[in-house]
Amino acid sequence: MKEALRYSLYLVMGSQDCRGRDPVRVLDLAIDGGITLFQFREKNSGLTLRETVSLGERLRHLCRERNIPFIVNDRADLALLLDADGLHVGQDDLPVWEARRLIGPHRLLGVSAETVEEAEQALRDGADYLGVGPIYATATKPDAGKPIGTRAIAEMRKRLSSPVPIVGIGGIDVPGVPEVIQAGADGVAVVSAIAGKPDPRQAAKDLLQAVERATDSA
Ligand code: TZP
Ligand code: MG
Repeated sequence: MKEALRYSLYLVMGSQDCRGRDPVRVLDLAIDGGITLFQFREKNSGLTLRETVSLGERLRHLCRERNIPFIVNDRADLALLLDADGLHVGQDDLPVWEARRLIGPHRLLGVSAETVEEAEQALRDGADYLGVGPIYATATKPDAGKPIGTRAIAEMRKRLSSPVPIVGIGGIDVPGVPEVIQAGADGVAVVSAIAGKPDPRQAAKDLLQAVERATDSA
């Protein structure tokens, strides 16, 4: 699962992001539009843990059917229960090396990092890819902190010794894509730019096209 993964367009989503629509339908449309990875991030939605597991099972099933890597946010127990392809943790979640220990060597481990130092530590502790942000202002994650812009991505590209995959996250929609890719990201991770749109399929299509264009000219 780790080999040859494409990080171009990473959809991060839970039921709270779908404007009352069925998240399975939203994900299905986003896959039609060309997303290359999916992260199940159920946050403050009011679902019980049991309901979260049940929704996760449906989303996981769809990803398996459509050959899209399925990553779980924050919770190693849920990742294992759903036989996810990976887990994503932030700086306030499970320590990275503990997360790695729990999910084993084969599942993907993503870590959120804002600085080169956090990125270096994450890589030492077993991260496979980095999520860097919030790049721009975002209303989706109220505790995301101030936007950091694309400089952190460029710094990581310059100073990290390994060519680790990096995705930018936070406030990214089509107009922001070129700057993120030019700074050295492999792709963009988005919530509202797909899940919050009336037409998630078209939104994903437009974003993927923007990433591919920017990648070609980077
Ligand atoms: N982590 C950093 S910013 C963010 C997360 C999960 C939210 C991104 O949401 P949006 O709607 O793409 O700005
Ligand atoms: Mg987290």
